[in-house]
Amino acid sequence: MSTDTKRPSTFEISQAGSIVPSRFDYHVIRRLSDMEGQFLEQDAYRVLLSAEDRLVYEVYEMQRPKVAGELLHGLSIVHPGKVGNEYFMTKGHYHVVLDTAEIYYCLQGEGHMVMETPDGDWEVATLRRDTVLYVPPRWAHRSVNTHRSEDLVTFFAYPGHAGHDYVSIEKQGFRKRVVEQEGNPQVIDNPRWLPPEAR
Ligand code: S6P
Ligand code: ZN
Repeated sequence: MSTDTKRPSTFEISQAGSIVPSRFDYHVIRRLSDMEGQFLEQDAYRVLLSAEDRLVYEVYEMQRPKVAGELLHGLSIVHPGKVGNEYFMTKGHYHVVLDTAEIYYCLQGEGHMVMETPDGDWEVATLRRDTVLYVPPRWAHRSVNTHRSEDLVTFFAYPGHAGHDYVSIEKQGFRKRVVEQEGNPQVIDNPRWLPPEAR
């Protein structure tokens, strides 16, 4: 059954067991093999990948026209895990149309949203169940799951014409990374990050 995008629509989010929306149009799956070069400890990445191509995160999205005035929305689920000391995370991106914001509502789990602007400003927000996070225009964003065993589940909504720019982040990563130190999440400087003038 195709969705009539001119009509209002609903879906339910089951809180029992693993969270899956009752309806969705796209299901994006990102495994370790899709994350080449993203984690700091490349040797640990290769060892982990050779053992199993684990699921790192998934996105369920509703189909909406990709135009201004629309809101693209769905669920993002980052699974628990680490590559070396670095927690499982999304690739992270800027919106192609930089002046577009995004809103996240955390439904389950614990984590961080690592954010930065093209001018080098940065911020790391803590996410836990019922946290609402507003990501303003111009801020790149990456979700990190810091829980040992639970999924980090967020509902997101962003403008239909925003688009995704992964390339800028892929080159040097975010300014900050989230790693486990003595059993706790720590935000550290990314040794691979380059200031805008050095790129
Ligand atoms: C889209 C929104 C989320 C992410 C999702 C996966 O603007 O921020 O739906 O797409 O969390 O992250 P990424 O960085 O792979 O798109
Ligand atoms: Zn986004």
